[in-house]
Amino acid sequence: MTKIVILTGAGISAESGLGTFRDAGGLWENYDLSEVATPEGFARNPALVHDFYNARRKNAAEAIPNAAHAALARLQAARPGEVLIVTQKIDDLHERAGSQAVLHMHGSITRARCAACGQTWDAPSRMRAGDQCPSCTAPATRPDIVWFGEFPYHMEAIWDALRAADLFVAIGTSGSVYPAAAFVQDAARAGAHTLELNLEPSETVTDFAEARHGRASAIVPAWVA
Ligand code: BV8
Repeated sequence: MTKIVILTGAGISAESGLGTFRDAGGLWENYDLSEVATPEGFARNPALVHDFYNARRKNAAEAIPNAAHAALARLQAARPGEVLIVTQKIDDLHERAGSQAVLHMHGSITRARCAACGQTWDAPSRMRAGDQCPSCTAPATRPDIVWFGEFPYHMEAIWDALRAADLFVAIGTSGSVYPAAAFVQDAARAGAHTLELNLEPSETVTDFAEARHGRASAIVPAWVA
């Protein structure tokens, strides 16, 4: 029975060398979100979108989980079945640190999806516009990523877990993307204690009962200990 729901964002992988979105020098400073993270952008220029995610897939594969990922894996091991990680991240650093119960609400960089038949499979290191779906052979493959305007994965399971949680912790997220940014309110309404662990106050810091600020690799192990 889930007792603790942990939401992670780009900040948890920052110290593994993977860029965040809205910090100085972040991804959205160098790319127009509407061109690389929307279905309309993909329809207009699939090659640009594949280049964007091919580069991030390479970076994610070369990245190493940091002390924050390891601390959360230790917490899950110490409390089997009680700790659910809901991540906005598309890298697999939580899994590579040993976490099992991880829901990727915005999809996974390691997976590909067919826009025609919906089949998903392990993505090759480089995807190209026009690649054929291994199942229906349509030239309609895309990264298995939830873009803006698309419905996030696992929403029913996430809302169920938030309703049952005693504790909701948000780690390394600016609280600027919905519906993830509203999870703190969903959890508080259900009576959970809420805690923000972030480098700096997020856009939703006032929704939390408690907040600790600092680098994830320091504050997450300290909180888990
Ligand atoms: C949807 C793709 C319908 C993967 C991403 C109200 C309700 C519902 C929807 C909306 C709404 N208002 C607007 C919307 C629409 C939209 C939205 O939220 N727009 C925003 C811009 C306003 N949402 C959607 O379209 C979503 N779908 O709404 O469906 C629906 C409606 C109701 C209920 C259910 C469904 C789909 C959103 C998904 C979009 N896909 N990415 C990828 O390319 O990676 S979003 C993208 O932003 C990433 O997933 C990223 O993780 C996410 C959030 O960003 P953060 O993770 O927070 O990263 P950011 O850089 O912003 O912040 C980093 C933080 O880390 C900072 O605070 C920093 O201080 C901290 N930090 C940095 N270093 C460290 C650190 N912390 C600790 N230690 C460090 N070292």
